[in-house]
Amino acid sequence: MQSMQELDPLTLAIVEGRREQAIVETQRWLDRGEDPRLIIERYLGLGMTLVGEAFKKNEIYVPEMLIAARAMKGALALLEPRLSASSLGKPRHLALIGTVKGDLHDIGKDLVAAMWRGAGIAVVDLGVDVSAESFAEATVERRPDIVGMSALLTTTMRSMREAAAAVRATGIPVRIIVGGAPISDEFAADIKADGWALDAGMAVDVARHLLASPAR
Ligand code: B1M
Repeated sequence: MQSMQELDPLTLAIVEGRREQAIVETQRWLDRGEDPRLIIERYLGLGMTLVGEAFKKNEIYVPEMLIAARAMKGALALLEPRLSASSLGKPRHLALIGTVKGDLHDIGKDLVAAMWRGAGIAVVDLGVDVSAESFAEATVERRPDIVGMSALLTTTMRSMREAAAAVRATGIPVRIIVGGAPISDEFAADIKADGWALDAGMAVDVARHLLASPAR
């Protein structure tokens, strides 16, 4: 793992799974006037990325990882209301977001949802293990501008393909944005998504870019 001395205390608190400390350090950044979006992008995102890498290398195991996720979510809960307050007026756009069927990973999805809210987009979170039918039904019911799909497993990329097809089959013009570790630009194009993002920051740029022109 990256040298611990170099990490911001907030990132370190997340990596070490210290929830109370993560909340204190988040408050400290807010008191210093830091933009909540930057706090998420720089410190929360980095913390969970480092945890993910350590897990991959078998340096930590599932319990440590879940404790880190809890610390990250504690910090995010403090930031979310401020994100909505910092965007201008009432949101003009609506996004649905969910992790696809068979997939229970929600940390990346939650970060994307938080960043979209911060960018002034209202977000309805459909949760995890969302079937293609549920994505389609929610699209018909809510008429969103964006449907966001997250997948973290190579085995659930197939669910993403099915979900994208089901949303398109509703005939409702909507921008589909996809992401998650195994998802690439090429895969996104292949399943006829409109956009792909590598991380939560890029998900905001992609959403803004797509919202500037009509949905297909
Ligand atoms: Co799982 N898991 N996991 N896991 N897990 C991975 C994904 C894995 C790569 C670990 C490994 O190295 N082997 C591996 C997948 C291998 C593969 O398919 N290629 C894996 C596996 C195998 C599994 C299980 C099958 C393990 C088992 O039970 N044998 C199991 C599956 C459960 C299921 O889903 N059905 C499982 C379970 C779990 C936990 C429950 C323990 C936990 C999830 C907890 C939770 O989410 N609440 C977990 C975790 C935490 C991970 C790792 C370690 C970290 C994922 C994470 O949260 N990263 C992960 C290894 C890794 O990625 N290094 C791993 C931090 C997060 C900020 O990044 O989610 O990538 P990420 O999101 C980013 C971007 O991807 C992007 O922006 C986010 C923010 O920057 N992004 C989007 C994500 N969604 C987006 C959507 C967008 C745009 C961008 O638009 C809508």
